[in-house]
Amino acid sequence: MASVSGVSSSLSLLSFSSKPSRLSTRRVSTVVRNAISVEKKPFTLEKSEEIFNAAKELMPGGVNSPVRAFKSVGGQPIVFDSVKGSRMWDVDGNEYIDYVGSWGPAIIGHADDKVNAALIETLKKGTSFGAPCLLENVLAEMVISAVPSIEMVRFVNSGTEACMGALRLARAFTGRQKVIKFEGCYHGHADSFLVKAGSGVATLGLPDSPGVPKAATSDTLTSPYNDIETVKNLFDAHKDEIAAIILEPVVGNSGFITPKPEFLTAVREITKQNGALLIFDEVMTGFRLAYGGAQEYFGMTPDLTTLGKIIGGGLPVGAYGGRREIMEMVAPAGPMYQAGTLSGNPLAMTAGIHTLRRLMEPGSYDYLDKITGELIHGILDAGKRSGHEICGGHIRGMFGFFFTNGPVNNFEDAKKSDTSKFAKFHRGMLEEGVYLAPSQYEAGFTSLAHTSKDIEQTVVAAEKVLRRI
Ligand code: HOZ
Repeated sequence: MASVSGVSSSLSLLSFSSKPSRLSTRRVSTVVRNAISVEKKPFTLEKSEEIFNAAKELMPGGVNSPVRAFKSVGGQPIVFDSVKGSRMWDVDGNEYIDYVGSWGPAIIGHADDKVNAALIETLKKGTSFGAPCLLENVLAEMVISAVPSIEMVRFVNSGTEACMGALRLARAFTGRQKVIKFEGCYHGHADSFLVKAGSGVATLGLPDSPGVPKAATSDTLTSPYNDIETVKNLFDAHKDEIAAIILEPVVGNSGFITPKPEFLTAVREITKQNGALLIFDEVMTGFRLAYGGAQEYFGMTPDLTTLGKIIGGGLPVGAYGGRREIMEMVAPAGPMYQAGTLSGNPLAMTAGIHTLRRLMEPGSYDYLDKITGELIHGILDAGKRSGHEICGGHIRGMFGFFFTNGPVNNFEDAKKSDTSKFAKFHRGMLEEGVYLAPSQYEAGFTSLAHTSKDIEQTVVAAEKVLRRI
């Protein structure tokens, strides 16, 4: 019953969200903002509320991925209608400067004209072949020439699938079972990784998930991030049993946490000494910290790398890749099985190719670094001026901050952040037209479409909100 009423009310709501006046409203608002100062329309979320209430009857928690339900920041989740460049518009007509970027993929800005045009051309030829296509070769060559550790790549449909494949491959290649992951790092929702995980698991403060068989996690060992002593102890205690260490080379799923320089060097050495593989989960950092990802940025080459988000340019994609001798174990070249009907589909490949082409243009990463630096320094300075304990940082187009004096080197440190203050800040920023990730435990992302004006406007808004909370 509930679903029937939910569906019909959603259908009736569709008619207003697709009415033609949306475009003209947007055009007018840009012109007006540039030309004269107008009274801001009052911030209301009535339509978001109506749609989200219907959604709760249709989908668990009203969403298809937990963090976006705003549970940890409270208030009404926003239901969006359209995106372009650095901006998003919700169904109530509110406009936001966006620092989520679809959780990372929108690095050249939302709905880029060239990407869209290329997608339309590809679309005319069909959306899925379930068979090889030339576009797969093109994106594979781009990824292989960009990412130092990747000599061969397998495309999948999400970061979760990429990490799942990489772990199976590491186990197949080494003939060992155990894996070390770090507390607060998130490698998707495959059973083996749902141990002390970040992202939505941390955001919702869930214990390790019910439904995951003990057997699936009994070989998952954990250590605090940036803590090489614990890693050494794990290798001592499990000699010749550890297949791999997997880590986010810059953590984005417990907020933004950078590795101590000696930490990455040490994990590289210890894996080599013990015949284990090093897997960099670059689902967030890949093509974001540098064109070659965190491994290029830090000059550190893992054995396997997982990718997602940016390489799909906003369409569902993931990938794992690494040294040829390892990758040749993947079926059908080798015996390790992994497959996918939609893997390498032409639309996703097209969006990825054109997104990477834009990123290759000279100056892209300097620009990301500049605007993201201005943003984070602006927020931190405003926070300090307003008397808050606050710390944070950025690398290129990825940033984060915590309401604590820090330092934040691991998930335990991140948990010292005042999350109720974060929630108030988040709400205040929404009212000022700035969309931040609705969780203290997620990194922020900028794009090539963000302008200095966007940053200025955001910092002014932050100062206003930080003074008030
Ligand atoms: N796990 C994603 C961020 N780390 C959130 C995905 C979403 O809610 O869309």
